[in-house]
Amino acid sequence: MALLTILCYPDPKLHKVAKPVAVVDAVIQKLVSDMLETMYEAKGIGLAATQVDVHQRVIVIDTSEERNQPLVLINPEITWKSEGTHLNEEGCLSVPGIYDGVVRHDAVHVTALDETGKSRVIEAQEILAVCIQHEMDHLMGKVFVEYLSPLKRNRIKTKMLKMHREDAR
Ligand code: GNR
Ligand code: NI
Repeated sequence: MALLTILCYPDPKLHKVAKPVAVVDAVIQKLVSDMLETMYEAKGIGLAATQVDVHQRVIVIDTSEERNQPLVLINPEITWKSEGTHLNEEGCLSVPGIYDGVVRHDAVHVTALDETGKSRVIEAQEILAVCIQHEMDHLMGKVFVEYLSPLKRNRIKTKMLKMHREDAR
């Protein structure tokens, strides 16, 4: 196991579009295990491979209170979205300290491969549905702040760049 470095907005690498995984082999399994360790250590409920600078369609999620129900989604595809939507307060490990409202579908159905390469169907609602939509955006190179107004986004960008400058000192 190894901890991976999480990219921070506005790193341009966060906008790369991930490619489908060709085979779920030992290299992908190692990535999944490192991503889970990184997500738990960072106290996140999800992590997309894009955030650790791996541009393949891999997501890990755990929305359980006990942090003992890892969910691995490889090559996820949304097969159904509810008509209903909801405004949810979101945060992101790549935009630390920033929380704001994003509109998401209330429920989604997703097909994906698990860490053994087996295909599965997930019917998600509530926080799991929000998290899946947030993570699938990452795989498309989209960060949640891009849903906010240009004014808010620019303020966040400036704040993040200032934080990173201070880190470097
Ligand atoms: O840890 C996370 N919490 C969260 C809260 C509301 C909506 C989405 C998320 S995902 C985030 C982890 C993360 O950045 N995943 O990409
Ligand atoms: Ni995120």
